[in-house]
Amino acid sequence: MFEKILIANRGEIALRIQRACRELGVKTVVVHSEADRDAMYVHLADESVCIGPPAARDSYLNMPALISAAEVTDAEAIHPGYGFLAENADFADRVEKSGFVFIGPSPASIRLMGDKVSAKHAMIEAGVPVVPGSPGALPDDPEEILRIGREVGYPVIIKASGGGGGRGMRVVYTEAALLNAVTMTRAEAGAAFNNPEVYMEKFLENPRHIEIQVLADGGRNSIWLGERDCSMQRRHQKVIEEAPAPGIARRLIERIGERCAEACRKIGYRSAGTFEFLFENDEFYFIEMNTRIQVEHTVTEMITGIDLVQQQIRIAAGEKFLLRQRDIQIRGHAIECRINAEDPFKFTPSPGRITNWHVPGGPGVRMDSHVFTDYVVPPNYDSMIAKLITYGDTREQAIARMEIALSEMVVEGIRTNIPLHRELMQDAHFRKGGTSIHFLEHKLAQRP
Ligand code: MV4
Repeated sequence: MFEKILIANRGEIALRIQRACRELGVKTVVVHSEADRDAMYVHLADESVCIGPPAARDSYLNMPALISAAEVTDAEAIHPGYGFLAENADFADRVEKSGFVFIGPSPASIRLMGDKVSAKHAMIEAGVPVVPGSPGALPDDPEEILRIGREVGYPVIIKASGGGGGRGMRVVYTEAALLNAVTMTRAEAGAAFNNPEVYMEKFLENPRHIEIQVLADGGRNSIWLGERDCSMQRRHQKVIEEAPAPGIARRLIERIGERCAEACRKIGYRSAGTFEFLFENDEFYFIEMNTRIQVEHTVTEMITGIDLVQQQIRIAAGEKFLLRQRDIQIRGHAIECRINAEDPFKFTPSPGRITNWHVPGGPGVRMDSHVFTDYVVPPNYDSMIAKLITYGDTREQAIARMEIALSEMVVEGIRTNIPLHRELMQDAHFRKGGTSIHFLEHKLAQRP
């Protein structure tokens, strides 16, 4: 096992990684910007290094500063968390070339999945079902593009190969609009991702977003750890996640889970990862793979009892990966509410001093947060300040526990989206389960 790990992130995930390190007996170095100097997790760490001013590009995205911090503290490995540099293949490369272990997959795997055309190609090869569409990137010839459009059938969606997570996409409903849409998406993709390559897919009108968690050792051993339903989202920001996905037949999940684990073996994937699918009419369609630990990993931990961050660190340290598929038992139901420092109706950020912070508790309640009374939410970063997770034997019990937990929670001094979560826990469609990716935006549009 490593002696010392550098945590190249902030907020709740920096604390989450630190807790995993403590349990493993690993010393921690936390890097922080000037804005995060007074955070509790910075003081809890064995060592801390200021890496620059508040703006992320000058601190959490500053590769030389991060590598220097690892050098001066004699850390052996770097955990990138999520966001920032977590899926930057060049960073993983520089970490390795500087003699440190990158706690994540190989730079080659990050690169393969970062390019959505190559990711999709790899999945087709590995037998994972994908959304029907263009065979690879779209050609330049307009006649060819029109022919592919007719073959795929309208509506179609044009996506940037360098995009992902909802960036660089355009839905096209008619042939008359196709060529212009391709030109526009190409131009935007060239500017935003320095890669004008685009591809076409059949546009699925009302799918759910279901994802499969995997752990793999880079060789023959790879396992899947159930699914998560992440359909409750607004503007590509997830709001609530849960596991298992309500109402999907276990045999369908098992079939796709096995495909994902097998795909990991085929591409030599190492570390934790997530296969993202759209799910419509009882069919799974691969869209993207995330090569990081995700915000919502917690709900999988609750239903499997497996510490995913600890597993990630153990695999990176080169320990023999001993978990087997038969060791993975799904039990109960877990729900995560992302608590954001934002206006619950207008969604504008609400940074500032938290004058009173009281966390809920009781059976089946987990709070992952770096916040405390008198903590100041900086305006420079993502507005998520906490993840409230509840667990129960059934989905109904997890919801009941979430309602109680939300009612106990006190946050004063800033606005949060807790009222939205309380409203959603009461919503008849949510309570039934299985709402689509458009549900929340439709619901919000109907608010008085
Ligand atoms: C799609 C789609 C419908 N059909 N692809 C958005 C984020 C990126 N990961 C892929 N996205 C979508 N791809 C096809 N062929 C609809 C979306 C989409 C979406 C997907 C997952 C979660 C939320 C979403 C919100 C809007 C659109």
